[in-house]
Amino acid sequence: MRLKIGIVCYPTVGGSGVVATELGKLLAEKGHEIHFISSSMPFRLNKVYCNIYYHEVTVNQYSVFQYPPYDLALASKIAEVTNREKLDVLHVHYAIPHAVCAVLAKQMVDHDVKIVTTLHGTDITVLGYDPSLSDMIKFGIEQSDVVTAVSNALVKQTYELLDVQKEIHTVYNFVDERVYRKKNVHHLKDEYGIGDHEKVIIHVSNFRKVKRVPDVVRAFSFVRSQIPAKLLLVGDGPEMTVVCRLVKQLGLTDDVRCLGKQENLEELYSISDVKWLLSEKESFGLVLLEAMACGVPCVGTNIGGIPEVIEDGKTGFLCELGHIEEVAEKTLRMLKNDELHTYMAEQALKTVYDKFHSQQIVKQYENIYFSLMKGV
Ligand code: GMT
Repeated sequence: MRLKIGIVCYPTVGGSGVVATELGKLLAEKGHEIHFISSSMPFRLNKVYCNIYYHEVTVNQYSVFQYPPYDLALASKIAEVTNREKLDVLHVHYAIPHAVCAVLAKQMVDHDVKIVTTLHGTDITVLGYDPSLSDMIKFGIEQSDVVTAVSNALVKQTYELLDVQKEIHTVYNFVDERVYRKKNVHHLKDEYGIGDHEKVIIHVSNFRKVKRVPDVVRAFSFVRSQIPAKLLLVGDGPEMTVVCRLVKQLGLTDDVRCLGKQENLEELYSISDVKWLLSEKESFGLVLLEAMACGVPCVGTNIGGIPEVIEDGKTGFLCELGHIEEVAEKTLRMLKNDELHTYMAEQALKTVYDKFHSQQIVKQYENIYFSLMKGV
């Protein structure tokens, strides 16, 4: 059965937008018709897909409005596209505002469209604590036909925080293994001024406070005092200034490369020996999976969904939040022992294929859509 699926997501570089667009592409490859509805183009297609469409949400600025009514414009666009294209399913990523806008749009269309909402984290772990929004998030979840979350931890947290009366299914994130794989780009080490004898640690994020990037820099300082190493900081965001200042303060300027936002991350992972994600909140940690798919073991904090991605002692190590010395000590254990590093790199790759394979995850979403079509 070929379905017409509307995908609503934030077009930003964040993990939720990446997962939503990769899902759309893989569903299109399976023959479904995909309609992205977003405020700007959420992806770069590497080829022409005759069955992928993009519908842009535009908000007009009228002087009578103090704030441009983006959510209403989105709901209106969802309704327009759903009606015209006769969409079967709306798959919205994030409860706020997307699920709520889809619920509103559903009431404006003349056929029965099903709503699948995927929770990615920030909508629950941050907004869920805001009393002015929590009832609205709960409403969006409960009015959806099916709700998924990207980890068991996020399912648990949603129940605890919002007391929702709705079954929430875990569907893990995935990466496109055809893109995320080890590449032969050894020359990049040279180009970044990294010696062959030096180990490379990589951190990728949007440098928000929750990512605890200063912890990354401090832990690197320990590692650097023990072995020759370089730290690649990839991404940009509000904490960047603080982080750059700390790098200078700790005398690490020669050994830290601040690369800013980058495309083709698989090339940077391919020259890295270990990946760090030391966040205080993380519902999944898509960047971990990206690294693992390139054969890079990870060290992460024992919070949220991270323990569902990193298997402690097998595909990397888990550390307690803020325990910088533990991060350094466990990383050194891996970097000083080639046999252990090779074992963890192999296990990381195996985990991506066994537990998070894109085809397996896309099938899970497809089965959800098909189950909703029964009886329509
Ligand atoms: O982590 C962010 O700041 C971005 C955020 C997003 O909306 O893309 O990421 C969330 O969704 C990702 C995809 O499901 C997850 O991998 C991230 O763990 C999650 N971030 C948080 O929970 C903080």
